[in-house]
Amino acid sequence: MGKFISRCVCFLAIAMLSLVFLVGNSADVLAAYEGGDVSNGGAITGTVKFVGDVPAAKTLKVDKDQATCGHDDLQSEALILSGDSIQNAVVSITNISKGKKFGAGTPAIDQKGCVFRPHIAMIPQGGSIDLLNSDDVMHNLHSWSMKNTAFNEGVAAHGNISKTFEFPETVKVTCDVHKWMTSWLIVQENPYYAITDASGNYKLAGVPAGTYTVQAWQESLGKVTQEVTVAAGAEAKADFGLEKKEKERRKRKKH
Ligand SMILES: [Cu+2]
Repeated sequence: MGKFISRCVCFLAIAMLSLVFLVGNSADVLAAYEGGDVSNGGAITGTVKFVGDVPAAKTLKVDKDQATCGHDDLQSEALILSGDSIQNAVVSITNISKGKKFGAGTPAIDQKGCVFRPHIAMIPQGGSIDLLNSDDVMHNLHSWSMKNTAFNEGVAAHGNISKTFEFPETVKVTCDVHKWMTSWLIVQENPYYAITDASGNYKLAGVPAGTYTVQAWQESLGKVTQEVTVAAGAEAKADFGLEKKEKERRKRKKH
């Protein structure tokens, strides 16, 4: 009897703990980003620049399916610089729970001429992306995700697949058939996200007044953050500098 009671107590304790866990998780879900109308929103603008000695552009050898992919080397998109301005850096607010709505439409990345276009795409958390193949050759989509379910699938010539992403994450996608092909999917929990242009400029618009953590991330250089305060209807300025990671610098010194 004593054993039975202790088993019951044990079972009850586990059940209660599970309940606490579930309620805790649903509280997280409730605290998810809330999109709506923003009246008198402000903006955050600025530039992302490279700090240090500007490295030479790297090229990628195209050595397969050249009838479709071309014979010329491609410029690597791992770091696109114009002077010290960084193109394709992703600037985002990391701690906003309420603000404007996500844009409509499903994002897409195409594999065209054996290059992913665009190089970077944003997916709202819980949303899908269309992954297309406009080429006459087979490509493959290999996602290097940790939080979202990873995939590694062939996409037939002129075929397409769709994938859904449940968790905020920055996901590298490569093609195992053509090793020079790389793209990035940014799964965002909020729509405050911009990709820098060729001059390193970005703009986050429709931001409710408040103080936020703003992050600049670049695939080869990593990320930096800063606190930015936005006043209603006003434009706040935030410039970022990114430098080569310590590991990269050490590696360069060795050679
Ligand atoms: Cu490919």
